[in-house]
Amino acid sequence: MAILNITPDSFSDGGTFYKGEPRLDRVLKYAEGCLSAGSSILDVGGESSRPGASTISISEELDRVIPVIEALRERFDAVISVDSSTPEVMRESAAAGARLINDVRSLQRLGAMEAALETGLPVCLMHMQGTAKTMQDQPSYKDVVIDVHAWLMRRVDACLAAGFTAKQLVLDPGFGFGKTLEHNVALFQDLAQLIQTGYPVLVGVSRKTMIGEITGRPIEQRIIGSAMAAAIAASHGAAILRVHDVAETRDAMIVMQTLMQGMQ
Ligand code: 9MG
Repeated sequence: MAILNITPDSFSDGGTFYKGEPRLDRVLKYAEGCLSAGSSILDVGGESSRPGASTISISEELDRVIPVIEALRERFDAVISVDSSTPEVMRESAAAGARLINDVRSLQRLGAMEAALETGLPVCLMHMQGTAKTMQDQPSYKDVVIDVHAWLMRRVDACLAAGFTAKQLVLDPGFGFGKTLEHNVALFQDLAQLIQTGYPVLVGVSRKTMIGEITGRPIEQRIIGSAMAAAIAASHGAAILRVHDVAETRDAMIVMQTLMQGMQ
């Protein structure tokens, strides 16, 4: 899953694809590169979820993502995912051609559950402690692995009760969303157990603070660390890797796969 942030303020690529309006020429060129490097999903988001980010209006979010989804749909035969927690954006994105909803708030915004259900699309349910503004203030858990796992299962139960089928659900422990490095590492080591629930698991660690904390590198130097982490997640059985650097991640994955499993 390639990340396409149509925002002025995302932590890594803010402003690249948006400057007062979506920069469609850049988006299409970048998406083409991601797809030819091996990505099969394009994740389009209009609202930054970095720690401390503020929310934007519904109309602003729509103005950012809908023209991009339409342009991608017209040009490429890829799965387009919309990274949104907003009911109106989910509905309009589905109508514009999105085929997956990636909600970092796990359908907890007012009306989100109903809107996502109406679209009939699969949904990624991500764990976050607190809100995007406050989540890194003082994250705390009794036992991060047990707490996050139980929280995700409660969201699964809520979705199933609302009318989703199990086949529509993807789970994500939400690396960096209300977690310290220790929390993130413990959750990463528990990935295989989360995968054993039978739900596909999405992992997003690309260029995040946890990679910076492990390597001591600033954002622009976290590509190798991120690709390595993604490859390890894939080796544990993660179904979807949300990444900025598709070609590098693909290389890390196929080298790890070939050397660990031998020539197939
Ligand atoms: C939007 N977004 C930013 N980080 C993410 C992550 O780790 N997972 C998912 N599902 N979405 C994310």
